[in-house]
Amino acid sequence: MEHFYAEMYRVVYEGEVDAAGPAAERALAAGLDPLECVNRGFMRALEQVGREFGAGDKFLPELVAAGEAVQRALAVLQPRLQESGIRRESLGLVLLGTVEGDIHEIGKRIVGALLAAAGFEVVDLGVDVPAARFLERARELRPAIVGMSALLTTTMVRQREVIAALRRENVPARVMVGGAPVTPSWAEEIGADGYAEDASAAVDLARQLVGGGKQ
Ligand code: B12
Repeated sequence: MEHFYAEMYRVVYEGEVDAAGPAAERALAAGLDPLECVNRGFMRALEQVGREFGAGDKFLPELVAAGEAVQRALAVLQPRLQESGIRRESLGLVLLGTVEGDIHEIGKRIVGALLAAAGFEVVDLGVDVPAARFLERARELRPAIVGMSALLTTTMVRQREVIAALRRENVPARVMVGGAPVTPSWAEEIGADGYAEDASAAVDLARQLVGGGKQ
């Protein structure tokens, strides 16, 4: 098993975009769990590339290639992540998006896939989503939960804008926030109903939010 994880790590770390999908396919064919592939294989490499980029040891093209490699792997893994949930009545609609000015989407996609696997209906608005768009879609779709992702310290402030817009317009949805720079105290400060640090915690949180009770 370890050599599959090592291979997943390597293709992302080296930015071998075309090798990422086949690496995911081989791992699934060998019976590996898709979520383990994400967490133990691809994400560890992406985190390492992010650290090295932050330290100035890797550069933007390498960050882009690593991100693209994970996207290719997710294209293979996402349907399997979603299938792993037993179909049942929807637990509620979750409207997900990455806030304006921010194009990071990998974490949001994983959160969306696990929510879908857990039985939520998920509408993903994509990345760089302005507050007005969150509001428009929330009024139209009446989701139980609005989930916002932000990966940059400069864009997390947009989460506050979206919450203010939803509250101002009396949209009854609960709001959950996440993304690497987001913290529980930030979530509290901006009036979100909850924060989750990873996709599994996001599912637990979403279940609590639709069951009632503030975090
Ligand atoms: C991949 C990546 C990119 C890719 C994104 C590709 C894509 N399609 O998504 C690209 C190359 C495009 C990119 C661009 C940039 N990036 Co970048 N990027 C990363 C990197 C390496 C990984 C992010 C990631 O996907 N992580 C993996 C996922 C699984 O983790 P996650 O997103 O945190 O999500 C998990 C949780 O946070 C949570 N979660 C996420 N969303 C949500 C939502 C809800 C509702 C909930 C409940 C939970 C939740 O669950 C997820 C699953 O477990 C990070 C480093 C890092 N450590 O975060 C830098 C990083 C975020 N990037 C950074 C920077 C600076 C940039 C650029 C400004 C670089 C540049 N000079 O152009 C641009 C910004 C572009 C923009 N306007 O958005 C900095 C941010 C610094 C800061 N503090 O603001 C980081 C931290 C790198 C660093 N160390 O400097 N980046």
